[in-house]
Amino acid sequence: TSAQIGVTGLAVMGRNLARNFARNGYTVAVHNRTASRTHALVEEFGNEGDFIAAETAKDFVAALERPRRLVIMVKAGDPTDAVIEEFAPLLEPGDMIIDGGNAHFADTRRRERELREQGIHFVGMGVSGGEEGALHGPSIMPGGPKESYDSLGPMLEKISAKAADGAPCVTHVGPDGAGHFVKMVHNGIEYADMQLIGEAYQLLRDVAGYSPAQIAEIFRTWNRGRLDSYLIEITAEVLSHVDAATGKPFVDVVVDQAEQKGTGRWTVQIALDLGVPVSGIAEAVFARSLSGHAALREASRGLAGPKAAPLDESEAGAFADRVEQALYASKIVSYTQGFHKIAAGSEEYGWDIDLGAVASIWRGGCIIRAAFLDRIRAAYDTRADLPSLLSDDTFAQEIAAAQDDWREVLVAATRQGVPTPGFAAALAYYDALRAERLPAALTQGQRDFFGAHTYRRTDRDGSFHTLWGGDRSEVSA
Ligand code: NBP
Repeated sequence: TSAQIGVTGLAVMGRNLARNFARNGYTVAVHNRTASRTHALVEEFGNEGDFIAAETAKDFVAALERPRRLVIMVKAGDPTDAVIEEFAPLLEPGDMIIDGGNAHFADTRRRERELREQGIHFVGMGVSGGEEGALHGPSIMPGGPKESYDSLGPMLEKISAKAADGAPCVTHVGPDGAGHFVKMVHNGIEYADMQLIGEAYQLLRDVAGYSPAQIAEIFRTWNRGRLDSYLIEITAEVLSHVDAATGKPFVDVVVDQAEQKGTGRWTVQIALDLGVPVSGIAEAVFARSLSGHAALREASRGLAGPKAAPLDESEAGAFADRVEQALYASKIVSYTQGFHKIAAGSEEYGWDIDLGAVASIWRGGCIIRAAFLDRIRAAYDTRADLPSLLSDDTFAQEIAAAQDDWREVLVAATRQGVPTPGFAAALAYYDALRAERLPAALTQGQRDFFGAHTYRRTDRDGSFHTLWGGDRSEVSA
């Protein structure tokens, strides 16, 4: 017998993905640099389906039916290149290498180009959902040549998560690096979502005076409404957890320095290159960096803060409702920015990404899965060329209804000195987009003054320069 698919790289992700394929009836060839992992997998889970354990690269390739489908699930970066270099010479034109790691999309573009010369189809495939998702159904974002999706797609559709309406959470995102690009933005949005939830928590705690257990209950209530999402659900779980050793809320015994692996940072770096304002994601990445500067924070602890008192108990409930509005409005903005980023990447690289389809495959399996994504998909269904999610009537009306509370929450945060960079950046973005006039006109004047950078006028075509050092008359540039 031969295997319909092979997985090399059997750490948590690869192992669970291989089991997922096997549980869905596929014969799966498995391979790992260190063979003990391969044998451990077959020993422990061999009863779940048909596995072919391969010790060598040659045996692994020989076990695959043609065209071969070879999934790589190793550490992103150099290890991925090393594995490609090992396997590519053993493959034939028409075979597929599928990289399910968290590769940078620029690496994926390079690898796709190099392997194309050899006739090998390289599929950069974003996978979200962590190890549980890999086993029970992740959200899958494959890029690469469309024709490889014809053969690979049905298998991915089987192992992927299913949305509430039964639709598989996988689609051919676009050519070359499109899948990994979209996975990167997914992670950026995940950072922003987590930051916004963190700010909501801090406000409920410091301004409204609720305990972690009470806040967990508030999040459970929110999770039954429009904020229904995996991240809100697990937030309630984390907040209600009590540390066994001390009896204190778990959240109070964890060091408050957040870590990151890099996809959030990439999202911001690439957004700077593309000129797309993803301020919410940037604030989330910076908030994690700031939290890690222990010495700087220690040195700053004595700085003056406001003297405002917490809310009266009778006002706390109403305040919590306002925080829900602020969180929801900020979330709309952060998805608006994320989808703008995908649209800009699609434009820059000619990917022709269907934004509604992206929203659709994020409805299940992935970390940002949420009822909310159904509404984003609906917005793009109604109008595929929507300039921004904020231009959708439903979202615009919801923000209109939320904005007074959103502003009030930021007033309270400012008055009490609770840092809310995510809420504030979202509101600033919203207000800047709505503004009739921006101070960018003044910026242009300054640039023209010190650097003769010229400016355009509102009333005439062309570029102009004012002779600032002379008689201040205007000349055509
Ligand atoms: P790791 O990212 O920890 O990678 C470990 C695997 O890489 C092992 O199989 C290891 O083989 C192999 N490997 C390394 Br390291 N260097 C190698 C080399 N030079 N040649 C061959 N194999 C090499 O595993 P993971 O956490 O399962 O993640 C796998 C991929 O999936 C990563 O790219 C990750 O970013 C991505 N991802 C992870 C998650 C998650 O929640 N963990 C979610 C989504 C995507 P060995 O056993 O011989 O050391």
